[in-house]
Amino acid sequence: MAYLNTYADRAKKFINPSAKLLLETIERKQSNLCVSVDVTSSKEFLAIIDAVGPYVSLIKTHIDIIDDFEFSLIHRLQELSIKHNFLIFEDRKFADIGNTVALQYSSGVHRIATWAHITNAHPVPGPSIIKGLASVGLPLNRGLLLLAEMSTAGALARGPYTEDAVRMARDARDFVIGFIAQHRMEGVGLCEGQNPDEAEDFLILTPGVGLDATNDGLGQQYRTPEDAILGSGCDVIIVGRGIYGRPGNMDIDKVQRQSERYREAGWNAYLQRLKS
Ligand code: S5P
Repeated sequence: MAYLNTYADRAKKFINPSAKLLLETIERKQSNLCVSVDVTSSKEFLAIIDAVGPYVSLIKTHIDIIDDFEFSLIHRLQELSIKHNFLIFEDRKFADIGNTVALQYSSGVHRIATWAHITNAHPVPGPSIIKGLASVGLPLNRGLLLLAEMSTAGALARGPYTEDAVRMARDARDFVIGFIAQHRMEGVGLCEGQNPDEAEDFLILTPGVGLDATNDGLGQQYRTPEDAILGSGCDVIIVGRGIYGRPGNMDIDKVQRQSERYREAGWNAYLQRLKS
């Protein structure tokens, strides 16, 4: 994987502003860690983000699981994103026709496009889903990830489906900045022997990462940051429960220690990759 350049070099080549900013943030904070904050109370949500903020380049949300959601929560989230210098990724997994996803992205209670630098979509409806989301997101400098693979046992997103996702992304490189996937797909991004100035680049963000468990009993499968970054050529590790355990009675010092532990593991794997 030595052909994968540094995050800083890759930042210069992306045209999408959110991709550029994410790569610059990763380099500056020496963190390829994204924490997935899957809790239902806004108090706990903000407490986790404030604790892990110094160690992450990206915070991933499922904003629709917050029980006591009010739009002021988004303002608190944005304050924390400035305080700790991270980007925001709403894991909405859009999956409908272009017209519907454009409305889901721009409107409703959450108005995702107004605050999330990055969101994601299933490629299942075909290229029109990208067109619909881009009509809202591109004018706001947002970026989109396509779910090319999933981390769950028995996932249907594989083989030709994954290849088609890559084709769809290549046709919309101003808006599609990369993939949610388990590995860097063959030929995706800079390939050995290619001129770096001419090569395409895509980010690979990967969930299903854990240092202490191999599954969650509900289909989720975990591998280590080293497997993901060094072994599979992914760029960003997405970690949820590995960092905060079971929501409810959290030890916030432990959450902080765990996020530093994952940050270090992810960054060391990247440094090793640069040398390999
Ligand atoms: O294939 C996937 C795609 C995603 S975005 N597998 C996943 O687990 N995710 C998300 O990553 C999932 O929705 C959850 O928010 C997070 C993983 O959380 P963890 O607690 O299992 O680390």
